[in-house]
Amino acid sequence: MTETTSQDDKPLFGRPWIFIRGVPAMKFLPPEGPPEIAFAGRSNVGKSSLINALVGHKGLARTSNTPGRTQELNYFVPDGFSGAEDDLPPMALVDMPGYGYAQAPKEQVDAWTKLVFDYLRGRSTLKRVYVLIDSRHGIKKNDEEVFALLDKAAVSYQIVLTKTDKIKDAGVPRLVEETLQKIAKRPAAYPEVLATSSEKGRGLDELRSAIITAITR
Ligand SMILES: Nc1nc2c(ncn2[C@@H]2O[C@H](COP(=O)(O)OP(=O)(O)OP(=O)(O)O)[C@@H](O)[C@H]2O)c(=O)[nH]1
Ligand SMILES: [Mg+2]
Repeated sequence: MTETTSQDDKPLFGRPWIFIRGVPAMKFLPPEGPPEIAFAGRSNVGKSSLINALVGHKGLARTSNTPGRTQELNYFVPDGFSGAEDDLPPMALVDMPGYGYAQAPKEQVDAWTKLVFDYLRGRSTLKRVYVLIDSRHGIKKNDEEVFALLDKAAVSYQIVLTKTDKIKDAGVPRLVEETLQKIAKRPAAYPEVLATSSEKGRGLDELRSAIITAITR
């Protein structure tokens, strides 16, 4: 990754990030501690790629062309937080299994979906969920189910359009506008939609700033 982070976000996102834990079921979650930022979305939407692009480390979260790559809640933290003398806020980024992948065995899909839904509605240290939407496909029924769950649980979420390099530039502002209209009445949806491309590095600074704001509020 060659894109740079803005000056303010550099201390956090300019650090090396490390994988600390993969959580296959709720009982393996770490104790609630630092603020968590989760990345949710349909299978293959680009969750793991976006985390890698944000921290500038291509191989950190495993990505794949095959849907269903991420199978646990994967926790990533900036390396080297030293505690009290460190004035940067500690935090964790949580990469999630995708929902809506119909090809995997039903029991597996059910288990992932349950894990994702249980985590999203029951984690007090979860500060913000980024719900990723593929620019080419828009909001689908299972995305709406996730919005409804987050609205009900009063968990703040923001929509991030992914893979904008795959659509015409002129279509991006229109899609942002359409998406905003679709979530206008949703109480826990942040009324701003981010347009990103992990491939081209687009929209990443905006997302980094939004994350910093979400964890320091
Ligand atoms: N063109 C383009 N391709 C992307 C972008 N982001 C991700 N991809 C591709 O989309 C595919 C899926 O990316 P992942 O990051 O593994 O998606 P995921 O949402 O983590 O998928 P699961 O873990 O299976 O739910 C990979 O082939 C990526 O290279 C992007 O911004 N642009
Ligand atoms: Mg993934």
